[in-house]
Amino acid sequence: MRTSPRSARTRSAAGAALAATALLLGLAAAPSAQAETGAKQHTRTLDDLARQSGRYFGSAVDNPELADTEYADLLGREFGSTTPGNAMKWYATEPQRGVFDFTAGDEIVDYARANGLKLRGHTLLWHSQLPDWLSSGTWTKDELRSILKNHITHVVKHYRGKVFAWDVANEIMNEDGTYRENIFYKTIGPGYIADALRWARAADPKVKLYLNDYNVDGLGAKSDAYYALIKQLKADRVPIDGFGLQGHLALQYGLPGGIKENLQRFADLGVDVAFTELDIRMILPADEAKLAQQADWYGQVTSACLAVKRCVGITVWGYSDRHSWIPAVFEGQGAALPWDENLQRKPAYDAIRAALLAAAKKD
Ligand code: 9MR
Repeated sequence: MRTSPRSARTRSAAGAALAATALLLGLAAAPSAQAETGAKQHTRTLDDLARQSGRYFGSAVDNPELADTEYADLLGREFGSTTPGNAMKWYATEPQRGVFDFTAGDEIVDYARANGLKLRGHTLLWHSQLPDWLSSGTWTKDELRSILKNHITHVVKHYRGKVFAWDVANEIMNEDGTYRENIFYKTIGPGYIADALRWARAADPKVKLYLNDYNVDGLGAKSDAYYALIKQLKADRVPIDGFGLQGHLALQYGLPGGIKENLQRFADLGVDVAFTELDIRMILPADEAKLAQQADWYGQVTSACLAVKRCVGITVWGYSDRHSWIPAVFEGQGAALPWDENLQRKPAYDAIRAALLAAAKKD
């Protein structure tokens, strides 16, 4: 049976109390395995610290990773939220037209429940990882609207009360701020975005509805386009609750400028903001200087979120270099996460913790 984070926390609090008693009695506390390896044991997790300011600290998880119990257990202890890496995407949830399969998604729901984690739903609509029947079909506007409505309605209803937020539409803009010409745009026109949001709201009146993308972390043409879109959606009274900044950063491209200002301008439109898929990759091999720069960036991104009231949380896209999408996609790059392949904390972990502590005030 998996230990719930609550009981793990209670146990570590009890352990700390015992250690304090031992000290009072002048007894030497037995060194823990962590102490022997020199790593400092913290009683409060990243999520504990984030919760001090009403936020969450999360990590994505993909179904095959659940079999890595060491990895899954640490995720369950350290984090307060999770996002399925793939399990709730269209190819997984509606592999044949009108035939829904929630097996993989439900597995993540069960894991989240067993570990006391909140769950972000990802994603109802994307140009990638669509089932073949959908992407290779030819559809009229009415047919595709009805397919999209049926998909959103079924998936959102199934996960009602189980996810607190949905990435309703993922990666719908190009770098220059024009609409991405995905199948929905080409067949339905830009109105598919408002449609999707309205159908999601109808299926679950309480879940937070997000738009989500990469390369929108700082100020620029792409984030400007989302700013204009969300402003318009608000003016049209289309339900929109949040903007997700994926945060897939790379040391070699520099830290995007104006992250805090960008978060704040969306917050000022009346939506929540969150980092939803944060990772900071580098050209391998990693060395001390790169890891220090990475740590600095993780700290800066965390602080930027903490400086904006409506920045509700941060999710890393996996927390350890043991399981990461990057090496398979960007050859020769990686080491993007705050824990290494052996699940040891990297300087990035310390920087995130320091930023959270500065906001939470005390440990
Ligand atoms: O982490 C996901 C990986 O396992 C998949 O192979 C990949 C397919 O494109 O998608 C990854 O997650 C993506 C996310 O859904 C949307 N933003 C970019 C993420 C990294 O590619």
